[in-house]
Amino acid sequence: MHILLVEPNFPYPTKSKNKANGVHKNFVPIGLLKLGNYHKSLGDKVKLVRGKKTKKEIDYFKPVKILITSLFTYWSKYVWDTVEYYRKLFPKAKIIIGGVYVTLHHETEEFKNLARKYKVNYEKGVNQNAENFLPDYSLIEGKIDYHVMHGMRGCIRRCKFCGTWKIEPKMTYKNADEIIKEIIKVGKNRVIFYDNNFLANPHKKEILKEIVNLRINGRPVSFESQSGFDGRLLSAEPDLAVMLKKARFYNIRIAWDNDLKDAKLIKKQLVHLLKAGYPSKDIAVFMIYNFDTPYEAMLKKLEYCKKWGVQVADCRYRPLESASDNFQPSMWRRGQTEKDYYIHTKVGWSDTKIRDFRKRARQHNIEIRYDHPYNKKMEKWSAIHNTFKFFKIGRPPQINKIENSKFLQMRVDLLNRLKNLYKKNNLEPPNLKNISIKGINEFLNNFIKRE
Ligand code: B12
Ligand code: SF4
Repeated sequence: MHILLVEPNFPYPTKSKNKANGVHKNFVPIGLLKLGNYHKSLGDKVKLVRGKKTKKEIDYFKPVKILITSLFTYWSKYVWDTVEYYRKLFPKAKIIIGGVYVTLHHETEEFKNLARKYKVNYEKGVNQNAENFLPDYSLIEGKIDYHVMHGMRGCIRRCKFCGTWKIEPKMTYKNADEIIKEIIKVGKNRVIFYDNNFLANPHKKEILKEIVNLRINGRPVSFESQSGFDGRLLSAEPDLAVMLKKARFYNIRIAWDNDLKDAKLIKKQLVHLLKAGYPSKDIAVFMIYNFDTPYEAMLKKLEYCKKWGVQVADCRYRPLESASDNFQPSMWRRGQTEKDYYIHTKVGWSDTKIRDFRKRARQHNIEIRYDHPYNKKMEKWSAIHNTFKFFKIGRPPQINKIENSKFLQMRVDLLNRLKNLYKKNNLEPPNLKNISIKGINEFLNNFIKRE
């Protein structure tokens, strides 16, 4: 059977301005990659695409089944656009949708109506067949140098704003042996856990001990937990912090979702991490805002984080029921209203306060990263640094040097234009690392000529 796997053209963030410790990255349609592997094992022919592709673009592949994934509920429009498109392109194919949005919204009237309209089937939650398979990274164009995996599913907590325990109602855990076998089989030196609560795994200590000495291709493996760590569990067993450090977990994040009363607890959790050897500036604290803690108290939370020297991963609350979110960061002058996106007015949040908090969190992170009071030039340099990182060409010269050189300004401008073009078209960025200055100039000039 021919099966087409489709990831809608989700608007993955193009700016990294708002990120702390690289939170907004590492997007791979992991569910589809596992489903693809499962179907291949059944002898099916499988193809993965992103967004709406013409018949020619998919080499006249004739799918009998089309599997479309979904992610954040407020990105539902991208799912239905994709469904509509493929329904027209392949009127006879069986279309199935699944993933986070589908699981959280399948009972709403809007969902049911659209599913009827486009004649699609849906499947909620985790797909047990796919779970027995590893993601097939060969389905993706370009190199994915990390492995996304789950060490556990579900969560022991029931936070009011969170959907994980609805998406993964059953708690399941992998033990050290299963985890080691999986990593060795995939053979990558970077592993990202998508676990909701890594430390809630009863096998955690055994896992952390075992992965310390793990070598892939003769090199150690580094780890990250995308959703951070449960600080309360860390405080209950402080030796875990040392174990995480030894096991090469980086981009460490804990959450401070409740109000100011928890400041002491959070500090204690941070101290465990500092004692384990994590520099404070490399630690980030997730903070939900536009939620039950009012703006004024959120500012105080920021002040605490400044005192502690840690970054903030600011998370704007969007209700799980939201099927859309049109918040535009660029609309700070004109502002937006509750018609555009969810504003938690109940405790006094407003568009102005939301934008102000975001801005302060961003400036806070720049200060922490560069260990210097914030000024506009640092932000400018930080943005240029991100562009340089995009092309893998290291650190840019100092901002004063750039500002005094027409040549450097022109180069930054060209690189920015090129970066936007690559991002807009979802193209894999070119690696300019080993190209000489002359080579980079040629590359940029050719690009401009083509433009
Ligand atoms: C990893 C993660 C992230 C990562 C990356 C996500 C990614 N995929 O690239 C990052 C860090 C970027 C992230 C960011 C945010 N996240 Co997040 N994230 C998650 C997490 C932990 C996993 C999501 C995921 O990718 N799962 C991988 C899935 C798709 O793979 P899988 O589970 O193996 O797939 C199985 C099934 O889903 C199914 N399946 C999947 N597709 C299909 C298709 C078909 C046809 C079928 C049959 C089956 C099927 O089968 C698969 C195999 O078993 C979830 C929580 C959760 N447990 O789901 C929250 C979650 C999705 N995030 C959430 C939120 C709120 C956010 C933020 C908004 C936080 C914030 N305020 O800043 C940001 C949003 C950033 C943005 N750009 O808008 C919410 C979403 C709420 C909502 N309204 O949708 C969740 C649910 C957590 C929560 N707190 O409730 N997130
Ligand atoms: S601890 Fe995290 S994953 Fe678990 S319910 Fe709370 S917010 Fe969700």
